[in-house]
Amino acid sequence: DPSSRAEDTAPTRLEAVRGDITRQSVDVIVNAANSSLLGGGGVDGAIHRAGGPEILAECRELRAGALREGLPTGDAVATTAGRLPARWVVHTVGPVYAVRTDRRPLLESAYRRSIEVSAGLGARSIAFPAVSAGVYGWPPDDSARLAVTAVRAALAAGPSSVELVRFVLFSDEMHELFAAELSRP
Ligand code: AR6
Repeated sequence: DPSSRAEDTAPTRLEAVRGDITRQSVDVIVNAANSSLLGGGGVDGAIHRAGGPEILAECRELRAGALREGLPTGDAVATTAGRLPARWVVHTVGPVYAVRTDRRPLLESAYRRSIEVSAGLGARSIAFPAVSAGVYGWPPDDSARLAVTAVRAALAAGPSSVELVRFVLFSDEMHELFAAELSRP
């Protein structure tokens, strides 16, 4: 039917807001996790604190089953969102920034795989933090450019359930960088 076809091909809206990702009412919150999936600081710590023990319990189950070696850098996996307003948490692992090796493909992959996993769940809205831009040391300006480019490329791969991608940035500086990147054609 023509109306559902139009819906399938509607362009995904991209936006940047300053705020706390745990407070976002979206289908998917992306977690900047580490390969262990067993918690940490930054966004990861905030998500587990706000979401409660259910998320960690599901992460442990994944580690006992399909992800015995941990989640590889650049990949993504979904769990429940526990008490968060979101429906799912999609955990991804960005690379640690390195001066001497180009790890950009791994960071692009973290964004792409997060979108693929979210679309696989039928998610309509996704909130991303600036993956790798905290403890993992990615330079802020490159973080913004790469995130926006990678998300646009992943969405251009074909129609999906995803209608909204919201970057949620913790500082004014990061918010300005992401907003500037999104305002480029
Ligand atoms: N909402 C939105 N953004 C946040 C929040 C929040 N509640 N808290 C921090 N940020 P990081 P990474 C910003 O360090 O660099 C963990 O220990 C933060 O200011 O959370 O990928 C994991 O377990 C920064 O801009 O993630 C891993 O071991 C961005 O989110 C490791 O850190 C990402 O910072 C992953 O490091």
